[in-house]
Amino acid sequence: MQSYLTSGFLLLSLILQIGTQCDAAAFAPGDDLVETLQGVEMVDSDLSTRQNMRGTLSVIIVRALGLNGDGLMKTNSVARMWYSSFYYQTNEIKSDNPTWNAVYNLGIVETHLPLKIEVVDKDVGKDDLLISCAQYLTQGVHTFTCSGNGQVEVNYSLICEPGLTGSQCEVGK
Ligand SMILES: [Ca+2]
Ligand SMILES: [Ca+2]
Repeated sequence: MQSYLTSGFLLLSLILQIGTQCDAAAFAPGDDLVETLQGVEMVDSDLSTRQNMRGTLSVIIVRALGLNGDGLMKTNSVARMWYSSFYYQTNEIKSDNPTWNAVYNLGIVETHLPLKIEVVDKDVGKDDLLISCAQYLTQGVHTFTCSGNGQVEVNYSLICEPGLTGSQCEVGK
């Protein structure tokens, strides 16, 4: 909330600054300012819609298949996920076909953000990035697969907050 207020304030400051920089002689009285202020109101209503898009999110990083991070040696497999300010990493499994079944309960989140997934092979020095993808969420229980060097299977559950529905919990009942 604080950041929205701050960015709204900065935007308004910017508009006022631009306004004062306009050549007074060429400035049609009132017109531009009214249009600009209507623009600010539209931005504000977009933000409040997003704040209402909320649900409870759980993510399971299930497994990966066919990884090849170390040639003939087995991959030191680790999966990572990011959502909003959340970040989690699985334990390391020495396998080209690791099963993690790592469950992450994020609690109530805003629903309009992408879930980012990566699978890496841990190495001494620089790790090998094997798979990287991002997926937008929809209400319900879903499984998706990301491909790269091998495949990773991810399962998630998104339950809209009471009174919200729609694919991203964007509609009031
Ligand atoms: Ca490697
Ligand atoms: Ca390795």
